Amino acid sequence: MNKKKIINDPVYGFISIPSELVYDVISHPYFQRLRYIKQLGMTHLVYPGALHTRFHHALGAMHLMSLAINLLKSKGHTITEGEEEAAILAILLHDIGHGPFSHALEHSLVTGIRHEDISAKLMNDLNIYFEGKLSHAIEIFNGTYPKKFLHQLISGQLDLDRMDYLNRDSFFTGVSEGVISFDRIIKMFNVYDDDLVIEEKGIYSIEKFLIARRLMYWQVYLHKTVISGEMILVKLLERAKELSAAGENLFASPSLNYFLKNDINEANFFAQHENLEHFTNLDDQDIYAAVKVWVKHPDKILSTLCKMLTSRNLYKVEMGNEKASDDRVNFLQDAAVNLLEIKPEEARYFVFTDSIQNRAYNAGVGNIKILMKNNDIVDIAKASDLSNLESLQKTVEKYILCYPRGI
Ligand code: DTP
Repeated sequence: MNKKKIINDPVYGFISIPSELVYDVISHPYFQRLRYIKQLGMTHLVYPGALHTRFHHALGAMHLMSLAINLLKSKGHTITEGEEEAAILAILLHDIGHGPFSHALEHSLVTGIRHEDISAKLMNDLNIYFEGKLSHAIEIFNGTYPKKFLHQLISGQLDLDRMDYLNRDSFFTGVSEGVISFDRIIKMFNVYDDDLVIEEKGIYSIEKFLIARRLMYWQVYLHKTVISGEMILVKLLERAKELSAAGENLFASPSLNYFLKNDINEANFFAQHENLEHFTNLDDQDIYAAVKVWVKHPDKILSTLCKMLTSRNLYKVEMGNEKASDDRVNFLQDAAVNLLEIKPEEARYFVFTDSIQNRAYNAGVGNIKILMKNNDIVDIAKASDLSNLESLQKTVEKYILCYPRGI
């Protein structure tokens, strides 16, 4: 069977699968699961086109890795065929540890574990399955492989992961502020002292990239209605877990039921293989099928939250620079008790505060290095004459207050 296939990607056109091993990894059920995990959680409630998945993104990032490696080779850097395949596998698998609805439920089903740590564990498991053929890919992913620029292409302030998701998320949402010149940026890549650097001519494309990412965070990923949809999902799972812990047998797929019934957290997740087995069975469909059934559940909190989601009657969200006062939260909780005819202690499912943060550029970790014409290496924040690039390093925090419509 010919495994060197091409796949038609709506963003880049034809993407080549470069080797049989890459084909076999893509075919593995762990990877195929990504077809059913939306890249942007509940964002489609605001931008209806945003139904693309982690599967699309992983293939797109793989394609950019091929372009970047060919470019670096054309500039005289030695990258062996084995290293090229390993780097491609590493980026292909970088998000394999995402669970249902990606970031939206990252801390709900399993508390306290980052998807990157689950990716690392699943890559190790796959390495056993593929008889050690992923060892170099794992070293590149973990940053322990000697050519550290290969790791920087996967994880840094200007990595191919970010380049693909900005391109792809702006394509599928239709938000043009996220469009970046990915091909120009890749052409400006170089390696200096084993570090990934950008040639000075590329400064303007990098400025655009950093600003595009900032705009996508505030306009799409942290849009208040997206947050509203995601918070309903979080709260209804919290309620489902509470009911399950109290002995209620909720409709759920076996693997979802496992996470509802057991308290799986950072202390015990990796201790039992069963946890990972159930995790790799889950995707968006398990959650949404349950939500559709729970709409009719006799528990009023659970059914109300599920109805709010399925009928898109989302929380009203106020977002601002100041935290809501206790008085205002208490007032809204009392109003929710009257509106929904619930008990005062149940109001926390419907009225609550939270905060969100974003930092557009972090000059500390995996910073963007510009190779100046005189061979100096300068951080982008210093190399750019745009004074607001310095301010992109500030963490912006916003406070949110959620409550039901109709109050
Ligand atoms: P970054 O590189 O921005 O720090 P990451 O967590 O390293 O992000 P991921 O690919 O896991 O990389 O996440 C980025 C993708 O997820 C991108 O498509 C935007 C989306 N995203 C990030 N945060 C949220 C959120 N809170 N809600 C919905 N989508 C999100």
